[in-house]
Amino acid sequence: MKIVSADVIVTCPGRNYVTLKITTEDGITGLGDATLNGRELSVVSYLRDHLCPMLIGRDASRIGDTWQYLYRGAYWRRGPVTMTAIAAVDCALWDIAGKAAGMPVYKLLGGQAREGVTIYGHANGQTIDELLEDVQRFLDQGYRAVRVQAAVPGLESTYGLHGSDTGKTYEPADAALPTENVWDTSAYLDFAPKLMSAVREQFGFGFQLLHDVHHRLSPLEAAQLGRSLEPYRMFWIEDPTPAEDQDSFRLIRQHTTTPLAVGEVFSSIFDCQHLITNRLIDYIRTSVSHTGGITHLRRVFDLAALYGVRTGSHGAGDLSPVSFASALQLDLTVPNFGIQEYMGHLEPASEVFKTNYTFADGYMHPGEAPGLGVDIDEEAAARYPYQPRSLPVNRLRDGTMHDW
Ligand code: CS2
Ligand code: MG
Repeated sequence: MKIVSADVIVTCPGRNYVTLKITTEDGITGLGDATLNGRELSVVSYLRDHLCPMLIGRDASRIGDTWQYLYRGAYWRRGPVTMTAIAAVDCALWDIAGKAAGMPVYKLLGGQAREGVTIYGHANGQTIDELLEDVQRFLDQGYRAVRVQAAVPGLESTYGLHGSDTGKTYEPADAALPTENVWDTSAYLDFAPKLMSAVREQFGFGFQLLHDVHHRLSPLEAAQLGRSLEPYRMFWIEDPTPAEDQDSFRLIRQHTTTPLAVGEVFSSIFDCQHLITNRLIDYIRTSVSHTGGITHLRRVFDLAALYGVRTGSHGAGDLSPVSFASALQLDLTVPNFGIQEYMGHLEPASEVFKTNYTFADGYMHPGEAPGLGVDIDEEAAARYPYQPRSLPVNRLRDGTMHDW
């Protein structure tokens, strides 16, 4: 099963996606997502200029060895660009392995450990009333878990509401230069418990409630938030504080029983190791396409299982359907599965990516198609050329740069 070509497809059906397509001598193709939101072309170059030429002639079935070859072979270790590129190769090789065996990838990973993958959707609103309507929309569809974000009164824009970061709307005006937002921690800390209280008051406790803090608080502020949300029994608060200083999570933990989820900006098991082995988090949220692919994420999940940490993979709309399908294949098999994020994709993405995953009753299933179960229509992809885009940045009221 020699690899004869490795091509990179860049397309923007609503938002930018980078896809690696590997082809073997017998004509089997495999896909891997190589999208790194706002920094897409760096991974395109890493693949086209460095990894693709190394893949030609290699045996596509040697997935683990290829991973080690690319990881150790670079000499330079880890980092989001490297690990996203390696992830794309890895997922594409799993796709090929599945197709060669005539099986969905989850069967090669040991088979399904549950009937379906519990997913959470993103409800949001400019006001609490608008948010409540959105939550209702998810509950009506059968969702068992909903993430809620609403505009913080007094702030002009709040994370998770509109713009290209939500995946829900398409704003052609988004340019290469980042939008600048203003952040006010005390307005947020005041508002968050009111928001959760309104949600529980209206809908009760019959579904899981999640919230993303998006790295904006100090550890002590995060502890205050966690404590103030305890009456609303959150499934988790996500990224309450930036995770470079990992020991700071100990402080949050000492003050609150609200569960913590972290990891969407991590790129390797080494970024997760301290938080997991010290039991400083409850859910590990690394994504399959930014953390070295199925091969590496499986190791992260196994490490997490030893310490009672469950999985909660990142599934934002800036990860392509290929990434989402890869996540579902793995989610279905791991013993310590927690939940899977599902933001969905903008409408034009369905012209480019043909998927097999299904949703029923709050659960998703990757389907029975051999491999990952996603195809790409390259003609459709060509109709949506790359558009330079950036993630927003945040400043405090006095202009100081803050975490977005
Ligand atoms: C987010 C993402 O889904 C999430 O939890 O934090 O929307 C994140 O902002 C984007 O993936 C960044 O590219
Ligand atoms: Mg997040």
